[in-house]
Amino acid sequence: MVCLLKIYNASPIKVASYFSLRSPQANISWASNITADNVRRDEIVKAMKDAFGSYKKFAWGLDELIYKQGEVGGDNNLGGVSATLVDSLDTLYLMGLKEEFDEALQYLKQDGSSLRNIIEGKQKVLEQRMSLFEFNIRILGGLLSVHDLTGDKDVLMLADSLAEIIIPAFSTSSGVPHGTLCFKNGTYSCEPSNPQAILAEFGTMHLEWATLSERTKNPVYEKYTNHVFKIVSDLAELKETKAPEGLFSCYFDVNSGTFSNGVASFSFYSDSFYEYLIKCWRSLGNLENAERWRSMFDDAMAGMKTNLLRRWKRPHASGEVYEWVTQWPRGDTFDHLACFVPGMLVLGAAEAPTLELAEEYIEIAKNIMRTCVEMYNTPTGLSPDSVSFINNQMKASSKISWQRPESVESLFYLYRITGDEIYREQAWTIFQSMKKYYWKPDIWEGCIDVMQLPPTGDGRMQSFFLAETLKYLYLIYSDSNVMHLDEWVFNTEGHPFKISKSACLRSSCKDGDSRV
Ligand code: DMJ
Repeated sequence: MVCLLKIYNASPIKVASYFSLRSPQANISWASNITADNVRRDEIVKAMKDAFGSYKKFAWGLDELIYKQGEVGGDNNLGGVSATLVDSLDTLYLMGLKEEFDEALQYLKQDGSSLRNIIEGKQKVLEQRMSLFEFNIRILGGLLSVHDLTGDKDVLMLADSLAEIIIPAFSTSSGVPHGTLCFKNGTYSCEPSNPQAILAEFGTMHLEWATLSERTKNPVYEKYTNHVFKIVSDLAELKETKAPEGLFSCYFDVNSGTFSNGVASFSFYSDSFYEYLIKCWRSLGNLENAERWRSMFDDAMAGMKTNLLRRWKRPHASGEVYEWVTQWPRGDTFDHLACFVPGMLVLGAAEAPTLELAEEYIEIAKNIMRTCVEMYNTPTGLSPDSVSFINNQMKASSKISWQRPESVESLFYLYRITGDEIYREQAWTIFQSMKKYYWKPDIWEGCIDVMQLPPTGDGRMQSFFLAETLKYLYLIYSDSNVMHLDEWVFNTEGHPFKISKSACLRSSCKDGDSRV
């Protein structure tokens, strides 16, 4: 039924002649008439080629490319897992950069690569500890997406072996994992330290672990993350989330199995937990308790609307609404990180329980998107990492630009659902500023102060710049059938997995509906 053309190298992966998907409840469909903008798309490919080329030249096999004391080099700041290399693989593949893709994949598979060393117990580097969350979204996510795009079984085996060694992270009294990973001689060896786990960390695993279970036919992985979901879902039913209804505190005590006091937000420490409620519901076949995932998502959106959504009036705005998301119990900043919310709302709208709800989600998505785009209205044309609103004035509160993807990610989703050219234009303006101020000879680096001209570089090329920022930009200028959003789900690091749940399971189908 669904025709997947893998036109490897010659052109990027395409889902050809896809029938128009339409939710019977929400009656919202993806724009189907988007054609590629080859000129702009090729410019993004060139950016990726330059970025990966520099990584290859100066930091091959290490986590990230950095610039320090006048020299470009590499850094193992993420535990020595070749983070940029793994994070880049699917972007290279999608962009048709075959030579780079093949070389990187070959490196990963060979004896002595960082991942092989971890599996074989030869790499001591994880004694220095790394984040379970980053490992999951970047490394496991990156490997799973390569498997789904190419069918490469070796890559799946790598993911399988890595996940197997980190299972002991779930050995806490509650079964909610610790946030830290460390290994000695190929064995998990972390001493339980801080009992406080972070919602965005333990709550952003099920998409990867359920996908791994499905692909390997080994149910063990998803048992762990299903258990985590059950705990969170039960506490939500009992209204023991230490936050207003639908929302959750960002801290959880892994010993007592209860939420601890903390901030509720759609930013640091919470963000992707909410994103995975809708992504798991839309994407995973055999999702246990599927309707609960959907209802928790809708409850969270209602909680956001009641408690966190704020309006501001941009001077000289022509009647358009601008919204942003604050924190509970108090807060006055909006982080760039929360600019993923419009994209998440678009996914929520695609098959919302009612048309009214779908329209409301799209409306809020557009309103928040306007604020995110406005954040780029700075001397450099780059967004600060966070802003605050005082007397209707948006003011940068953290002026650094980390090369974050969230705004272009949401522009991608809004463009795919509305087909409104404004989103392509806005993304292009953002990319022009990135090109002007991030790209130095040999490195795309972030900048320390977006208000200062010329900006000073921050000396780091983030691996998510290649995994997400450039990937979403590329997809914005691709046609609407490339990585169709009813065929692929992007994990929170921008790694695409093949959707295994049929549209008819996600929303009720009428007799004769041809969507399965
Ligand atoms: C990325 O690693 C992921 O998008 C994550 O979910 C949040 N932060 C960064 C980029 O800002």
